[in-house]
Amino acid sequence: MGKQRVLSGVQPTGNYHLGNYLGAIRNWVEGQSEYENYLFVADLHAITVPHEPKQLASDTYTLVALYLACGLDLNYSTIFVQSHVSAHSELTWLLNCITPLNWLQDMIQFKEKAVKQGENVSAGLLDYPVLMASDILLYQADKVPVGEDQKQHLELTRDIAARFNHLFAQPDRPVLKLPDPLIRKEGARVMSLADGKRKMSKSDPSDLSRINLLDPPDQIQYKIKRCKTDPIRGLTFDDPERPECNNLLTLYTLLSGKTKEEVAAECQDMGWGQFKPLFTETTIAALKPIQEKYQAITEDKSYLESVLRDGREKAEAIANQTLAQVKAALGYSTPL
Ligand code: AQP
Repeated sequence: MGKQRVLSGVQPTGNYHLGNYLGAIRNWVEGQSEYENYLFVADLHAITVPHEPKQLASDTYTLVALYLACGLDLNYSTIFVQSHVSAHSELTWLLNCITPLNWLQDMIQFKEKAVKQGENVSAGLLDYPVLMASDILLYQADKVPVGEDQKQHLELTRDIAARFNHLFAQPDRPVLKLPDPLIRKEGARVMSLADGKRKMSKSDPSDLSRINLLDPPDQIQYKIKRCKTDPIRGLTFDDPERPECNNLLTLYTLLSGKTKEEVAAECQDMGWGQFKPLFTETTIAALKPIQEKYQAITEDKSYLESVLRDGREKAEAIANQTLAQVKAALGYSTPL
């Protein structure tokens, strides 16, 4: 039996941070040899909220270079840009027409993001989960790494696939594969440096709330110096009254490669004045190899272009096949 296929992506909305790395990209890298990986830059998703056209292409290239700098290996992973494979948009339209509107209106993430945007909320934001379903179903993915916030969307993907198969496929010959979630051992949820109860996020207006993967050492030092802490001496994990403390210790654990027990013992008698320089040094050291590799990769634009050309070809070979099967099942004629 061949390897199982995994699909995942990050939106090219700039400010790639430790949450994107520890919660997503590093996990892909660690598990990559076990699976056949299709990893994309989700640039169609990026315009479901207001975006800056001048930034979109350069943010896309930055993200591809970061994927490679973080350790994605082209022997195991196909890297491509979502908008380069037109089947994503086309399947979205076809699946839109079999997805009940109320399924989309029930999505928690839509409700949360729509509230923030008021009257400017786009139909694209409502439709985001159908695009996500298309991303996954086009590649007949076996597994999709999902965090808590995306679980509901993966459920919806399964519902859409099951509905399509039920309506348009032979009972013994489903057209679309139902994907399963890929649950990692310890889902790292990285919280904001400014508020330990909010997740670290690209769209937070304050750059001091996150450590970006490409922040230079002096900026990392400044951000950690300024980050929110508490007045208590002795640092502990898992105290609900001390979310910032738990977050910073978790980050230190993940970046140092030490175990939680080791860090708990090391930091139990520390004050912030002692911990912060240690955490700063560890963060800078962990990001240094990524930043160096990133510099080398971006110096050779033709290399990045060739990665994306190959990626697109490999992705299209699978995506177009699924799209053709879907269209045939729906009764479309083939172009002459
Ligand atoms: N704080 C986080 N902790 C752990 N994982 C995180 N991810 C994002 N933030 C954290 C994971 O990164 C991947 C890419 O996410 P995305 O680009 O699709 O958008 P997102 O989840 O909405 O990420 P952001 O940074 O919070 O972006 P904005 O601010 O634009 O909404 C996903 O696997 C995600 O779980």
